[in-house]
Amino acid sequence: MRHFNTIILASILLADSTVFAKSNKTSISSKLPNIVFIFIDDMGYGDIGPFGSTQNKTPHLDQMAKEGIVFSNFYVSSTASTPSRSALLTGCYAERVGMEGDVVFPADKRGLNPKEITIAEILKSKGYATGCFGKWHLGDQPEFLPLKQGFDEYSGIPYSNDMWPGNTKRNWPPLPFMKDNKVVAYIPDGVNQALLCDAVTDATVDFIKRHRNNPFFAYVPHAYVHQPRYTLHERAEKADGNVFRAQVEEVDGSVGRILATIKELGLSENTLVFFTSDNGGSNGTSMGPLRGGKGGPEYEGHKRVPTIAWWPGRISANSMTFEIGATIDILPTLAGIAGAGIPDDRIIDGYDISALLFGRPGAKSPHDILYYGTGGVRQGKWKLVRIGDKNELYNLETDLGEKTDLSKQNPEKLQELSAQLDAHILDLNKNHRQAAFVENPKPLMTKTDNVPTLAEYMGLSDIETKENLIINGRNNNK
Ligand SMILES: [Ca+2]
Repeated sequence: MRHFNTIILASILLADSTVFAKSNKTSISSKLPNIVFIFIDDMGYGDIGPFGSTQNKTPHLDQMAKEGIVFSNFYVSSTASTPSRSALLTGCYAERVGMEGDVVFPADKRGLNPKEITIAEILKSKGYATGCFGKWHLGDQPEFLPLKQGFDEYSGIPYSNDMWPGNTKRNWPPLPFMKDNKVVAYIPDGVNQALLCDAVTDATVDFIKRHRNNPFFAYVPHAYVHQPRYTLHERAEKADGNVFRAQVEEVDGSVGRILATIKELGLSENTLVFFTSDNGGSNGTSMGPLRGGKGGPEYEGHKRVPTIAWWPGRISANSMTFEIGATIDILPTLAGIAGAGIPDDRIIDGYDISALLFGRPGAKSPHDILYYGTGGVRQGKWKLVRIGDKNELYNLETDLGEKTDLSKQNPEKLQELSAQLDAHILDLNKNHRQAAFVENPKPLMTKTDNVPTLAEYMGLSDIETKENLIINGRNNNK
């Protein structure tokens, strides 16, 4: 087990830009573009208008898609928050960086190793202001919080919103809301849960306004639409009493506020905004035409997520790509856009997909092969799903819903993909970096005395009235 002092020292040394490859020669505008990356929790492939939802009203996302590009084949690398976030921020499969498997819990010993180089660290090396707003979930110990992973500032909850005393399955500590490294408020009830989307959006908009004159990177991992789900009564009413729908519509409103802020500040033509989800949808969500969802076998609904990118003037309006992209590509792509290069002292699994993003004619996905954790692999139209010792084979071109297993009809392709997956697993075992661990983890919060609720912190202290305005509940649509 590593001692955390060693980890901290190593992270300082590795923050030195010497470990980055030489900047690539792509011409970039004289002013580096701002970047906003919005990462929704547990939203399914079919939950928003541009991906076919007719239930949820998402006018801002519809508009974003009209002004930008839709990625119809965009994947996360893991099914749960912690591994998925690890993959996004490091450009590596979660198994590569020791963050596969279970999520981290309050006062967990494990966290994303500070020796990993995150997107925030790369962009910071180019002078970006970096902020994280929302659910972190890469370790809640002081050694692992966002300010130790390249972010200048942070507001949000350190792990999932279901790890709280309202969930009686375990004896959870109070759920804190943090500003930078400090607990500034807590979330005692559904009233306060229902303010999480607003709190994250407020912090993001404030950050964008403060950094309008220098390049900024806002990473916005919303706590919504993860269960438990709560919303304000008026918002539930607008959504016909469907709490899940109301939450999706709040997320849409959040995107609207962020884009409106960028437009009002005159930053549209110098700001790249991404919207996607951290894994397949959980209960009550829609995967549209895809099979599966969060957890379970590696069917498409598990890891293919609704993704839109927006950058007026650089990304063609109303465009779409069917080429494969993935969250592991975000680090190399943003590094390229910022002229930063990527770390050259370690394996990075993702690729620069700016050719797809900017719609270069004939652009093809660099993913000849894409792995779904250690349980699936895709090559072009062919998809292998491994369940225990059994392999299934699907043709996604003719069978997007993965209904007809073609393993018996096409044993050669099955064998080929199975061998590829075996080789990938061997490589992950051989070329594997470690998560970091601390010796004596402690909860961030044990008592709530003298700590304001999130509502009080936000200046919405009329809690009793607010409580009456709440519909408390898991989605009632299932
Ligand atoms: Ca999630």
